[in-house]
Amino acid sequence: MKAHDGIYLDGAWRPAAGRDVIEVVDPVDEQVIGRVPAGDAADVDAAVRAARAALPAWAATPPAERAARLTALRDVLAARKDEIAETVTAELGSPPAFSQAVHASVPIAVAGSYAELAATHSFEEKVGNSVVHHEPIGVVGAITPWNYPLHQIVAKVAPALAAGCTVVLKPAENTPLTAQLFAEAVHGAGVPAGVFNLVTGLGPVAGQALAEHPGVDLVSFTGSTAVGRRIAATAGAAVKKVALELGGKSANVILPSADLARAVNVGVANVMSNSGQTCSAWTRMLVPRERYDEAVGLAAAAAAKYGDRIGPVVSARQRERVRGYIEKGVAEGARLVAGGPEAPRERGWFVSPTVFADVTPDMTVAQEEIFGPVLCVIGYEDEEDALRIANGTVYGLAGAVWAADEAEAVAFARRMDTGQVDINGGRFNPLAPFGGYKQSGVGRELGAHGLAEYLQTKSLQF
Ligand code: TXE
Repeated sequence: MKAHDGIYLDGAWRPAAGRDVIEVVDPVDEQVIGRVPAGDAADVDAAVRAARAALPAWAATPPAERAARLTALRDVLAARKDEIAETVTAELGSPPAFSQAVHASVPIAVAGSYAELAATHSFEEKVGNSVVHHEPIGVVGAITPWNYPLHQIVAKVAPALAAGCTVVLKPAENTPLTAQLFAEAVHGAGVPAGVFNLVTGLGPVAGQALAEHPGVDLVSFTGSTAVGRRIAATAGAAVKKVALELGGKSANVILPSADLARAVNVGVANVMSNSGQTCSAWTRMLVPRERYDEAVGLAAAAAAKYGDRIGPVVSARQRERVRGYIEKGVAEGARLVAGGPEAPRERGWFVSPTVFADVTPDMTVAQEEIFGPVLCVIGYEDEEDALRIANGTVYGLAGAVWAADEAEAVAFARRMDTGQVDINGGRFNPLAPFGGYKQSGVGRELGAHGLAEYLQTKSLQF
């Protein structure tokens, strides 16, 4: 795979100060496919300086011109769609069709949505005798994970650029090649030097340096709750804004009136998608007690059909983490009805599509984010019980409700402590705000709400 041996700084690829190198490994065959620099604190400092120097001119650039650059970015990404899909498949291990349909297509749609929003958003509004200006917050430090490598980047960088902010991106160490391709696209779109900078590197080194840098006005982070908490504490001490998109343990609530087979099948597909490495995945399936056995049978059959069709998880470490959770589920008394902890292949970081029955809401597998292809089926007595279980974790990122009548599902969704709910399956909407209640995060991504994260307001009184 093509890899740059430098960092993208102030409009060009330049040698990194950090001497270490990150090896990028294909999760399917465990072969090294590329090497990128492990940037250090000096690289982060240089990138933040470049972003700060570029800020006044970019912030003063008319929104229509910023929109034109974002349209160009969308077009470059669209023209390189196949390459994006191939790169994500190479470093994440996702099946090629999924990489095309999701990993490449979704970020192109999101970049397009911000091209439009940059052109149409009201950056000034009249409120009584005042005019309120919505101004860029400044230099953004974006720290992204590997699970949707390009989407996570575009969901932060596109609204930041639309708002008039400048950016330093520290992508996940597992998937830096997609980030390099993105930097090429930004360059190709004619975004001025310094407005976007890329420092590949390790989380505790480059990531931490970026989160702690006094020249960064907003840290936007997506990843584990542990790191998010730390970033929030650092930012809090510096009275700095953060946007955090953390874990989830979403409930898929199948109400008694729902079409059970459809709800179970779509629910299993949702969890197995991307090998379970989706923060919003509906990892807890809540079914009425009187139809529990039927639901478990359907879920086991659906999971078995996935067999070899899902990709591996991203790394050996991630596979061990997921297998550890599966073993813990068994130890705590949950019943395996599909999959299990054994590696299904000799090579590659694969985990079998796994379904647990007889899960109680307090078990570890029902409380903690597993981030692998593991579904827990939980029975409930009545709607109040279902609601208590659905709301009974520290997370609140997403969820789903199924019912014969949409209004019934909506009434239940209104009582869920979560940031997004799919009604009878739902469909991805790049304009709908996405983000967490409770410990799933702070702030929203996507659409106008995502843009607002990167703006601060000033009132002029007349
Ligand atoms: O996350 P990390 P990991 C969850 C999921 C997964 C677990 C661990 O449950 O099993 O987190 O994944 C950077 N200062 N999610 O270990 O470490 C790191 O380099 C600053 C949920 O991969 O949080 C990477 O760029 N940055 C999730 C990013 O943080 C640091 C997506 C995420 O890595 C840092 C991914 C530090 N001290 C994992 N340490 C979601 N919400 O979608 C690491 N990083």
